[in-house]
Formats: sequence, structure tokens, C-alpha cells
Amino acid sequence: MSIKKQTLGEFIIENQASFKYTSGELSRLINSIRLAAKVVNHEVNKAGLVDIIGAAGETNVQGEDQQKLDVYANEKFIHTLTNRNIVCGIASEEEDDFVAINSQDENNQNKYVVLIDPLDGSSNIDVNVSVGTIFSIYRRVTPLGTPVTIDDFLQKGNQQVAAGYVVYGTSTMLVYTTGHGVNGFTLNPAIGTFYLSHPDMQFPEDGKIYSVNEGNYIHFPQGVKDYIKYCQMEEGDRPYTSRYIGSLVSDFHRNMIKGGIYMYPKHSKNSNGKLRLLYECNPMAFLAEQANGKASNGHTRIMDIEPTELHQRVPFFCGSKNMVEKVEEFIKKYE
Ligand code: AHM
Ligand code: MG
Repeated sequence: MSIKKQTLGEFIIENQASFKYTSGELSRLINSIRLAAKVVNHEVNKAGLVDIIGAAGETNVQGEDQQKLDVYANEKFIHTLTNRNIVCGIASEEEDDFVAINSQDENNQNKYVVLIDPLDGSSNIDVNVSVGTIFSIYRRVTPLGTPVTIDDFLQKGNQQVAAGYVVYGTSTMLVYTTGHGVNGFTLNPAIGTFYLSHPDMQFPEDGKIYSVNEGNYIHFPQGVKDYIKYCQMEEGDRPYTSRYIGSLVSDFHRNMIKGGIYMYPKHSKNSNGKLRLLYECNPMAFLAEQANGKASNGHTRIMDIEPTELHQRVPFFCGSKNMVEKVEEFIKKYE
């Protein structure tokens, strides 16, 4: 008996009715992310072949060198969403400020804003290691037909309508949630179609993998150092396995399937860690919680943090529930 494979397009249509507001706009929005993801995937796959890798000679707002593919992915996502007049504003990790899209036009009924990290983990491109795209979707809070403002973007993560990522790995997957669980779709590159391959993804409650840049160990808060030692201790099901790709999407994806924790703590040189609340932590936190996992800054739920600026950074601990609670316990001892 053959099993009918569901495509992402079919899945979006069939699940549209479960959205709170069914104007079809959110479906169109996810569809256009799907399209841009395929275009970016095509380019990422050619990274070693064409002269597109390497720094583009520009520095982004965080003072980091931009790879050419970052620029490409940024343009593709912004272009796709702008051209189709599908949202009223976009904020990107690669842009200093948000982009308004005809939001002051009184005929513009588009009510969503998108926040995006177009190509995360881009230092991995030159060495043929997985990278990803992360996106986060909110309803605007200002009235339709007026210009979008910073308030539309500085919303708490618990207001997200949808979030997801694309992982450009050994295969390309799009994983997303609209608040009804997490589903993963794998791209068949031969025909350019995403198929539902990982329905209802769940973090195991316990895990045996910890993912952290241990090169920064000496700079970590004592609670985090103690937790890392705990992971390495010979006791019960420990020591755990250490796995760190340096590409949040890929580390998260593996940990969700196998059980594990991803950590980017604050350290003595960087008091808020490295990851951005709006582009990286909130969407991953929404996915984690929808998949029975947890995301915290060490003591507070990520999605309850009040954002104060677009490019804000926060310490990030995310993954299997019991592991995140354990590291919080260690951190609390020193407060
Ligand atoms: P990026 O947005 O500049 O690519 O940085 C985010 C990435 C994450 O994907 C990854 O987990 C982390 O930075 C790695 O940082 P580090 O090299 O400091 O361990
Ligand atoms: Mg990033």
C-alpha cells in the first residue's frame, strides 16, 4: 500500500482553518518564505562552485564581516516578501533598521510583520557546513493603513503567530510552527517540492547532548561552568556527549530530534551573550515550547522578555525541558 506524501503546499492549505484569523494572508506569507527558501537553497548548494563565498567587504550592524551569501539571502527574502506585498514590514539581522512596505497606504490591509535572520551561522559556509534561515511572524500592533513603527517589531516572543527555520544541511528542511505543534518538511531537490517528513516534532524530555562553545569556558558564569562539569561527570547516564556545530539552527535541529541542550551564555567579555532576542532566540524558543522543550536566559522564559531594541542580545539556553531546568538550577545557586 502506498502512503500519500503530503507536500508543504497542501499542508498549508489544509491547516489554514486552524489559524486564529483566516484571511489567507498567513498562508500566503508562509508560502512566500517557502519560495525564497528554495531560491536561497539553490545558491547555498552552489557555494563551493561559484565565486559567491567569502566576505562581501561590508560589515553588518553588529560589526561582523558579511559573507556574500548573507547578502544574497537577505535580498532574496526581503525581495520576495516585498514584491508580493504580503507583509507591512520586515526587520532583518542584516539591516540596521526595519523596512516598511507600503504600510501607510490605507488600502494596505497586510497585518503581519516578519523578523528574519536570513543566513545564520554563515561562518560555516566557506567550509561546507550547515547553515540556516530563521523567521518569526507577528501581527502588527499599530492600526492598518498607518506607517509601521518600531512598536510593531518590539513585541514579546509570546505574541508570535508563527516561527520557523530552514536548515540547509545534508538535506534541506523547513520546520515551522503556527502554535499548533512543530512540523518538518524535507525538500526533494529533484522536483523542488517540500514534503512532510517530520510530523509533530518533539524534544525528548531528557537528553544526553550539550552544545556550547567550550572555548569560552573560562569566561562563563560559575553556574554554567558547574553545569558543564555536571554534564561531563561519570554518574548515572552521564557523561553526556558534546556536539557543537556553531550553527544554531543545526544544533537546535539535532537536539530536538535526539534530546539535548544548546547554550550561549553571557560571558565576561559579552554580558548578554551573542544571540539576538528577536531574530534568533524568540523564534527558536517558540519552536522549542511547541515541541515540548524549553528556552530561557538562565532564569526567565525567553518569550516573556520585553524587547527594548531591534538587535538586542540575550543569553540563551534551549532544548530538552529537564536539561534547561537543570542549568537554571546551577545558575540560581550563584545569584
Ligand atoms: P551569526 O548570526 O553571526 O551567524 O551568529 C550566530 C551563530 C549561531 O548560529 C551559532 O550558534 C553561534 O553564532 C556560534 O558562535 P560562536 O562561534 O561564538 O560559538
Ligand atoms: Mg544569526
